[in-house]
Amino acid sequence: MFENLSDKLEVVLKKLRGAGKLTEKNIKDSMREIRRSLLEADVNYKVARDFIKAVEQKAIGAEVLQSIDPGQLIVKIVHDELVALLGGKNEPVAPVDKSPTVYMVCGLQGSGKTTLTAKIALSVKRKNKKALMVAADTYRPAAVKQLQVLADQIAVEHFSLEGKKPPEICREAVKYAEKNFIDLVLLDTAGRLHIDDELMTELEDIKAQVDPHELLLVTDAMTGQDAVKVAQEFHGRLGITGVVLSKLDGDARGGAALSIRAVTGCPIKLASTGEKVSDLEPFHPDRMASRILGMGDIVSLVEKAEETIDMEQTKQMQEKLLKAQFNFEDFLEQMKQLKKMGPLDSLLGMIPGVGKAMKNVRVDESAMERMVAIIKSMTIEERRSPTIIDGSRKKRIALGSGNSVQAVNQLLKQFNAMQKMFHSMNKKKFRGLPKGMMPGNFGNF
Ligand SMILES: Nc1nc2c(ncn2[C@@H]2O[C@H](COP(=O)(O)OP(=O)(O)O)[C@@H](O)[C@H]2O)c(=O)[nH]1
Ligand SMILES: [Mg+2]
Repeated sequence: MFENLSDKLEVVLKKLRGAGKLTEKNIKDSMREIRRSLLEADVNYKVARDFIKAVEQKAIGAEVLQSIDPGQLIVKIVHDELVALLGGKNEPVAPVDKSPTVYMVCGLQGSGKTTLTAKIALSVKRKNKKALMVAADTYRPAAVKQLQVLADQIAVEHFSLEGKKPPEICREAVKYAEKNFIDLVLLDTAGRLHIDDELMTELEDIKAQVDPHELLLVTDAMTGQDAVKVAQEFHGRLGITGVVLSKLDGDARGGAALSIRAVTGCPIKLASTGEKVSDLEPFHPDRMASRILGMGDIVSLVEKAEETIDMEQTKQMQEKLLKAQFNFEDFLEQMKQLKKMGPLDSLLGMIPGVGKAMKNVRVDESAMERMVAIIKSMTIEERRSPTIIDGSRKKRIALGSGNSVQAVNQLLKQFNAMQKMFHSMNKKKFRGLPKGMMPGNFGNF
């Protein structure tokens, strides 16, 4: 997502930086190019026009200030306007503090409603609260089953009533939740391929019956301007309280994400970034803007790490690293923690600078699996003191893990280099890795 737009903006802004001095002409030229990039990214034309106007005005005003680094200043202006376009600051979903709190989830078929319901349920469960997933999509039998499977997978309670209409199911679900000390009721409503009156009437009915604290509309970012239209219509009929952008992990051009807030006036509250139940993030306009401008998103990365990684263990690991006592057993543990955070390439994209550099590189997860296999074929003694691994041990490890001796050698060499690196860092009195960050750079694995 946003890769094309990021690339194009980077070229324009670089040119401007090279120019040294901002003039009305080079500002105007750049604005024309930025406008074109936005339109190519499928941003709504009115949104693009207003955006450019705002940036241009600020840039021309800035010219008077004779700023020392005009290019940087423009980057800052574009960044700030992007943040404003995306809604300014993060707007959280309604707090789960009623007994029960109710979120109603709606959207077109296939937009990601059921998946989102499970994602929210899981995040609530992680905060030690009880969620209830309600199957209010009764038109497709498979839909109820899908919700039940997802709920079972994350061990969250689900609710369905055969032969009843969705508004009644929802009302009954809330009653059930009241009696059973459920903290959050998630109503997974039906979708259609297109907006139709019957569906809207049903959703209005559900809304009237349960009066939800949050009415979330899930929009598929991959569908471009259609997503914006859908949002306008849902908002017009139902008065949604928040938008969830789903499939932000896809390679759509990003225009929908950039236009939806401006066109509907509805805050984007959550971002759904993958098929896995853990792929959900609060939507932060400033972080998204930084990502679009290729500035990375270190804050989200750190938060993700803090959420999934055992902090105590990470601290111990850092200490070991600094004392260069890190061994293959620790390494295995790190791999396990990393895996919990999700696919590596999506994580790498959040690191400033890395996103760009890694753009065409897919992280070779199978290479990681291979490393883990090699380490697992080592004895505990070998893992703790890799220096004892001689020729015959290498052969045994290679055979045991189904790899070549060369692969074993490579791993040992890289491990060695890493230890040396940390050893020298330690000598330079290097103290403290960024909070929550993964220690180590495992060469080109
Ligand atoms: N890549 C990706 N796929 C998603 C995401 N959210 C949902 N999906 C997939 O989109 C499809 C439709 O999702 P589903 O939740 O069943 O949509 P619903 O019809 O609105 O309930 C499923 O195959 C999901 O796995 C997302 O954020 N990223
Ligand atoms: Mg569904």
